[in-house]
Amino acid sequence: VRLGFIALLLVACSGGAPESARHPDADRASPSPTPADEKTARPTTLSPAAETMRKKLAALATGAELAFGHEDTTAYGVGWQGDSDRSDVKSLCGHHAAVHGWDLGDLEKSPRNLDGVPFETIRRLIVDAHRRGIMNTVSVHLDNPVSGGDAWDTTHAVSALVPGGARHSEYRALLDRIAEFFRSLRSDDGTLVPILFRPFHEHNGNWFWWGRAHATDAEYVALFRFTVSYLRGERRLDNLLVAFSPGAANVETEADYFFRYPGDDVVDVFGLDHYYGNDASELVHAVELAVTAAEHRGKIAALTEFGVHRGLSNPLVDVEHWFTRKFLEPLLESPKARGLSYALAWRNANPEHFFVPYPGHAAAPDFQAFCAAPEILLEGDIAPSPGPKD
Ligand code: BMA
Repeated sequence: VRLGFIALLLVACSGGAPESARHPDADRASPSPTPADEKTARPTTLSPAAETMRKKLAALATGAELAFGHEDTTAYGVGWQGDSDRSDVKSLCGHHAAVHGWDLGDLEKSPRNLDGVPFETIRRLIVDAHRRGIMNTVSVHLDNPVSGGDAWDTTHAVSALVPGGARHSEYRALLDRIAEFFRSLRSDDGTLVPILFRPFHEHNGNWFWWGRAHATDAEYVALFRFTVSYLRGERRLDNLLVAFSPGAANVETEADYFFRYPGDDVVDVFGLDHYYGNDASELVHAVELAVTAAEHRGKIAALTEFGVHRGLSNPLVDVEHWFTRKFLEPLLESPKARGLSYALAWRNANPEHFFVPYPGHAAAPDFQAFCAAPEILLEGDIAPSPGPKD
């Protein structure tokens, strides 16, 4: 199955992707260097590397294969930090995850992100992962620019940041820092490393300052659209794919999925974030909606974050069988849900906060069985590696 997937991928990347998966902007001319406009996020031609990444994701969405992702995976795990070529996924399954997630929170004020990872390390690990054929995705738990509090400080802010808002120029300056980071991600040939950027996630919940209760529909859409058009347009970052990622707990209908949807021209990946216990039915239902919507609009569905509610230390959850019985099997039982491209588990911070087992943990054998499932793709399954894996 894995070899079959690579064959499919080669076809997709050589231009054989189904019409429905084509990027709507792929055939258009390069944008002109005029200022970004919040009303018309200008179409941007993706760089060849970003287009290849989009095709890889689109190919993953066409079969039952699911690329496995993990946040901060090579930066640290439970009981270690900063080791060379290490991840808890590799320690258990022999290979790193196929998608690596990172977060740029605190970039504007610190050399380390909000979880203590130096941005220099993130940069190095992203470039290294790309060299190995791994895909990288980046979220931002952005501090509240109005109050100076963290992402969970819900002081009213969105209306001040959008074009015309009182703090708009400060927000542009903040985006310039983010743009500078993205521009520093260079592959060996000097081109920009493609990134799946995932701004303002879980906006249909109330926990972040960009959440449901803290902005109007129009304000959130304006913030998202301005952010993408500024980075892709004015800052010329043609290496960015963009994911929209509502929380699945608030997605019961298609209309719920499209709550504050910013528009086809600024979204490539239809994501979902979801954490749950022993019952996967809510997950499967929301995934079916996202996959269906993605198919209709020529987008790619992904589980942009998932895991056991409160992590694998949750005593109320059957964690010893969770990855196989509570996650993979329910998804595979749904023909629709098989249209997911990747699923990314959250970070392994410490024994109280981790989402992938580590060696010696009671859930490790189940996770190894999960990795060994023919549908689950790790590093090396999604693209030929340049050299030996170890
Ligand atoms: C959350 C938790 C926090 C972390 C944040 C950003 O879900 O893991 O500890 O700071 O994500 O990574």
